Amino acid sequence: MSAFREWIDAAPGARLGLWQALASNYTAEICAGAGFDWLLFDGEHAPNNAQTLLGQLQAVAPYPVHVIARPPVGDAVSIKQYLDIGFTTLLIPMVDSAAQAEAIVAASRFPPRGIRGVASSTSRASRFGAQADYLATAHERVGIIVQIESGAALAAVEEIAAVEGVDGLFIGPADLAASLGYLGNPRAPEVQAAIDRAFAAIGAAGKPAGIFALDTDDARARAGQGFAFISIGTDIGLLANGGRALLRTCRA
Ligand code: 3PY
Ligand code: MG
Repeated sequence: MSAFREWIDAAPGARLGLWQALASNYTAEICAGAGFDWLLFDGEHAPNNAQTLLGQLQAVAPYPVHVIARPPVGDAVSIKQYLDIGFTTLLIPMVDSAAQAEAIVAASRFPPRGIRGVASSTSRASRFGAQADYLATAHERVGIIVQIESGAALAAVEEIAAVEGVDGLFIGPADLAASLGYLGNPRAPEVQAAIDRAFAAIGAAGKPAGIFALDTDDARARAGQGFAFISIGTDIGLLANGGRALLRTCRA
């Protein structure tokens, strides 16, 4: 079973996570120590590359936190690099069809199960060759979560959720809103209805659903609705909001 599914299935209730967009080892370590259930390291919109992600991954390694990384795109090259440096659970943005989801799963498995390029003794994932069974067993631990964040994905969500090797589905409200014609307004009733429809389809497929909450009230509501993993904020938000609040307090 994937490490992701094992972590989700270990207990009922929502896992609360924090988005990492500062691209910093130091702040990642602070956030890991704060006790979040999971951290998302963002390679899609944050200024990250394999080198910066590696440092953050090493910084949080001592902490009991589930680590998820988002490559900029779900292509075979990005997926292989992210897995090689030691990420086990990947969140793939912009997945619009079952065929795309199948290709993503294939990119995360070595032949004959898929097409992932082979590095063993030179990859951190195999502990530089010390894990002798890595090539034979890596597929068992890898977790693939795909993002549902467009009108096309919404139309195909049942088929995407049914793809073997897709371990979870995560709704991206910002892109979903934009795709449906409500750029910057994920609270629009039409977007909220789309989220509910996707959530129902994911649940019907027996897969865990995740979402990026819009604020703490939304996070609580999504937890009550049955979302299994919820992003409740970002490292940038904590710093920016904390800084503004501190200034407000001291200037009052
Ligand atoms: C989105 O909202 O579009 C995301 O990708 C993450 O929340
Ligand atoms: Mg998005």
